[in-house]
Amino acid sequence: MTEPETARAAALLGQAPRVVVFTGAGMSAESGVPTFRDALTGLWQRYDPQALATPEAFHADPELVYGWYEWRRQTVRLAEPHAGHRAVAAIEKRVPQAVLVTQNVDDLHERAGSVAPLHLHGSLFAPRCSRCSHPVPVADDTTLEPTEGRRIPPPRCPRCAAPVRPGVVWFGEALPPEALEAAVEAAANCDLLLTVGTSGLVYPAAEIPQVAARRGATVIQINPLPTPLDEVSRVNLRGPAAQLLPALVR
Ligand code: BV8
Repeated sequence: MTEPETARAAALLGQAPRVVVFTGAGMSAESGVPTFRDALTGLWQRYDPQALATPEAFHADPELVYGWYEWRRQTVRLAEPHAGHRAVAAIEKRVPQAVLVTQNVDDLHERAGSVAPLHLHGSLFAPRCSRCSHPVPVADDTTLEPTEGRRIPPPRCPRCAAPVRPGVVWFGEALPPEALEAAVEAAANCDLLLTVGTSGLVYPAAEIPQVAARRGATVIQINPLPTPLDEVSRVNLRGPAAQLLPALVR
């Protein structure tokens, strides 16, 4: 990745009146929040995260799955947004029409000043009843240090006593229709889509940059590694989000 490419990307971004920023787990990596592909630390090396992030896994072993999400939520609580998250918030303030679409279930974009990210895969901070979907506030237990493999019995719904589940979209579950529709609408009508830190492998979220490209928008990608989005990206910035995003908004 060279300086001229970053300058070219910054110029394209500066000329676009309608922008979508699309982020994946790599956006939070430099805040110390592991991506799925490198979440395999400690106990979790024995489990495939994609196998844990399913309704079947929660039904089979609610304590293991609920403990995993609590570990991830505590990890996020102890993390801080980085300069890349703040740069995304700056883009949203500067661009006439900007929409942030994220696959991430953390709250780092919000804590960096982004006002209304579209969370396609839900949030670690919105647990709900597994039966009646009644929202259940997260316990404010910042004292719990993230430890590997804590088994935690899910709390019970105050309304129907069924187990509480994490507020995320599991594999095999439908994405929240209103968020997905708004994201597709924004991608179909943008001049530029900036995709950051996603492998572009998980559907239907991975369709979002493809929709923008098909409609003729300029796609800029930030990722240290190649992804399927390389072929639709007009500029590929090979590097980390916390370093490259601030360079786009100087
Ligand atoms: C559904 C919440 C149907 C949970 C997540 C079509 C084709 C093929 C498969 C499917 C398809 N349609 C559906 C499927 C099945 C499945 C799917 O896509 N499987 C994949 C694996 C093939 N999709 C689903 O099941 C979806 N549901 O379609 O339901 C339906 C319809 C109607 C009614 C009923 C059912 C639901 C998918 C959502 C799953 N939930 N998250 C949780 O977090 O626990 S997805 C989860 O994994 C993350 O949100 C993320 O999006 C995804 C991948 O995780 P990571 O690899 O960590 O992240 P990412 O992919 O973003 O990659 C990290 C990137 O960062 C890398 O490229 C790396 O190079 C880069 N990076 C690293 N460091 C940095 C960096 N970049 C910048 N800076 C750095 N410093």
